[in-house]
Amino acid sequence: MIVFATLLALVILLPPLISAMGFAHTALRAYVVALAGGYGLGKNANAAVAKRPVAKRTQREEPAWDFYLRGQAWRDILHAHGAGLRATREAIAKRAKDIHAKHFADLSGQKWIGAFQYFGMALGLVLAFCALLAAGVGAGVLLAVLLALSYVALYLLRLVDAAMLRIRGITMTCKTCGHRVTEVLYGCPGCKTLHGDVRPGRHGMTHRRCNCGKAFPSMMVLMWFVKPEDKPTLWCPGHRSGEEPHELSGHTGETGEIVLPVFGAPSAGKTQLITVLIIAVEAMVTRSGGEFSYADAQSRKEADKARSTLIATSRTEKTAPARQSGVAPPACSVLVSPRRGARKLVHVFDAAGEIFSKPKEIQELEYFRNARTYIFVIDPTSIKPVWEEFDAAEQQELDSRRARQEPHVTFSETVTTMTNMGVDLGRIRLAVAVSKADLIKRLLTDVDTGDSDAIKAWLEGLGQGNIVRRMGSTFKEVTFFLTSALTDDHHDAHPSVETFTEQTLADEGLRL
Ligand SMILES: Nc1nc2c(ncn2[C@@H]2O[C@H](COP(=O)(O)OP(=O)(O)OP(=O)(O)O)[C@@H](O)[C@H]2O)c(=O)[nH]1
Ligand SMILES: [Mg+2]
Ligand SMILES: [Zn+2]
Ligand SMILES: [Zn+2]
Repeated sequence: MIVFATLLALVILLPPLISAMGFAHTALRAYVVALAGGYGLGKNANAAVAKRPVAKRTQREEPAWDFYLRGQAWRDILHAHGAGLRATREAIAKRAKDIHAKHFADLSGQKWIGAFQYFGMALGLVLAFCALLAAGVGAGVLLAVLLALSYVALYLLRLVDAAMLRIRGITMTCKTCGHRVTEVLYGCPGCKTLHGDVRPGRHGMTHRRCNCGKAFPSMMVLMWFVKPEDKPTLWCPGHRSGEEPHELSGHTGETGEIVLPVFGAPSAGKTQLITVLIIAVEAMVTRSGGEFSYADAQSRKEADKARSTLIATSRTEKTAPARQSGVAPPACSVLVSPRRGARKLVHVFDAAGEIFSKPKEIQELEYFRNARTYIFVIDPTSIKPVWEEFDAAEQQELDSRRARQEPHVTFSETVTTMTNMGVDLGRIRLAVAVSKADLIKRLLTDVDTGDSDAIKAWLEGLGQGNIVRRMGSTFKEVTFFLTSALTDDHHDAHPSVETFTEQTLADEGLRL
């Protein structure tokens, strides 16, 4: 009896089961072929077209192709599975139509066979659905794991990048506005389009692909290894609206930096000292077998100009107070690779002396925040007892080239403003350059001009005790120098400036 019932059930169930498996196969096949096509495989490849990036950076979008897992993967999945579903739906409709035509519409058709076949089709769909579900869950899990891994990798990469910069003590200062740049803009090495937030993320892990097709590294660390022509240019985002963006000096982000703000009264001798300082750096590095170069074309141009003016007229031009991109002109930036020790990018920031008596303008000098050493220039002929040592004829000759303001004016304003801005001057070194030493030789006969303490005592004897004391109590360390910012017949820097330069940079860890 049981045997008979089983046999009967088999006879009844077998045909729909066979038909079900056949249909499941047809449906799955339709789905998979369409899916492959949706991913761009097979005869009917019609992969989704990747979303083209915007041509120019906006608040929300970057001109870069999406990183596959984070953008295109989802579009591809929707596109391909959509195609699969459509293909399956067509297969179902076709099969239903066939069954209807053969067994129901046709008068000679056997309706009960048709019913069996409909039943088989439904069963087949259930089978196909189960198979797809299993595959789908598998694929979903795989994708989720990949995505999770990519997130882990992404944060690890960001961490490594930041850690490497920190370990090597690398900071990035904009030579134009003096800001410490943390969110650099990258200029594509192919088409120069600017990119923002380049860190590993939505647009790629280690590299990003620009709208134009060119790929470049998204990490500072990798920048050290790419060829110059594949290197993106770096830009500061801090420019005012309507103004040209600020390009960062070459090798920014690859080497340690030294930021040297120079301050002092109008005509104190800042610009001339800087001009000779650059000459001294170049001469000393090359002499000892190291390498010197300008970090950008603008620095070279300005330094060359100042140098030829100095050689031709034995003076430098007055620094213009206001410029387009801020109250001070861009820094003179040079790259110094000493024979021993790490290469450094040195930014020397000059500004017109008038600025240093106006707190509002001093506040704009962002570079003071990023420096570990300040250079303060004192014109000795602005100190009354010194000035009175000159006779009337000498005074007349010197008058147009000397600082009128006594040193304490710019010193107090600058120090007070910095303190108010929250700059901790207690961790900053001060190099005091008493300029124009060549003009006051006869007053220095009793002074050891190479000794900081002797110069300090000499200044105190000239009624400068107050400011000298304030220097000592404000800054971490104060060193005094007497400088003659002159060049000799070979256009070499005066030894006093070489000494000043050598010591000031050595304190910053750069041995020339
Ligand atoms: N003899 C001599 N003259 C100097 C020296 N340093 C500067 N001068 C002269 O002093 C005058 C002012 O020098 P600058 O370097 O232009 O002064 P500054 O501090 O840059 O002045 P501002 O740009 O107005 O803030 C110029 O005529 C220079 O030639 C020096 O060491 N010796
Ligand atoms: Mg100047
Ligand atoms: Zn800037
Ligand atoms: Zn590009």
